[in-house]
Amino acid sequence: MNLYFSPLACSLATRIALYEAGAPAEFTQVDLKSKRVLKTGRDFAEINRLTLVPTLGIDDQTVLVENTAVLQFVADRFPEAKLAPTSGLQRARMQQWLGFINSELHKGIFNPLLDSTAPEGAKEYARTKVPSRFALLQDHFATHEFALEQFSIVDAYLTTILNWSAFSGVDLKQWPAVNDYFQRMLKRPNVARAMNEELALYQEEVRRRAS
Ligand SMILES: N[C@@H](CCC(=O)N[C@@H](CS)C(=O)NCC(=O)O)C(=O)O
Repeated sequence: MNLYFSPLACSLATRIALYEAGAPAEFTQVDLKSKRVLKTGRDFAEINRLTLVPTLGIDDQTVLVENTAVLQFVADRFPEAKLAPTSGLQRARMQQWLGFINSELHKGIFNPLLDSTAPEGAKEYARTKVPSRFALLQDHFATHEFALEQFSIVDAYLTTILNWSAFSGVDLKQWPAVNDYFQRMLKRPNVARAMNEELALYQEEVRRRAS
């Protein structure tokens, strides 16, 4: 498997899942500004026409896109890692969480707040959604260690998205249980490893763009 990623972008969730699964994988960095594969200069649109990460190359002919699908594929490919419930209400609950994170948090709030081309009106609208969405998280994590019963791809995705708070003026300390959850996840060895590796690549990218 080959994960096309951009440092600290949502593709970090898949890297965390792959590390948790102990899965053999390659990681190919994409420059989302030029829309090219960093090392080779290949046009990323040839691989994913929407030029979005995560993009998972499964083999030479097969590519899978969309966070919610990619994460479930990784979990199902490595079942011994128990990164996703396999059936029934627990599986549906996991999909409920993935949908919530993808639409209500990732696209609904953080995308407009982080996108420098988003108009102020779009950012203002996104900010109106913050209290209710984070109150839901606060209520859940006041009584739960993880999103589900144990660490899962949901936590990989949620931790990745919460990591953007610092860059978008959302102060996590307003929701102490969410902040505690985030800090707890950051201490998890595979999360820390993935975060640290991508932070270094992100800093490199910032330096490269500035020069
Ligand atoms: N619907 C896609 C969205 C993925 C997405 O927004 N990825 C961002 C990084 S977090 C991206 O690649 N942005 C580049 C761009 O918008 O051109 C999914 O959930 O996988």
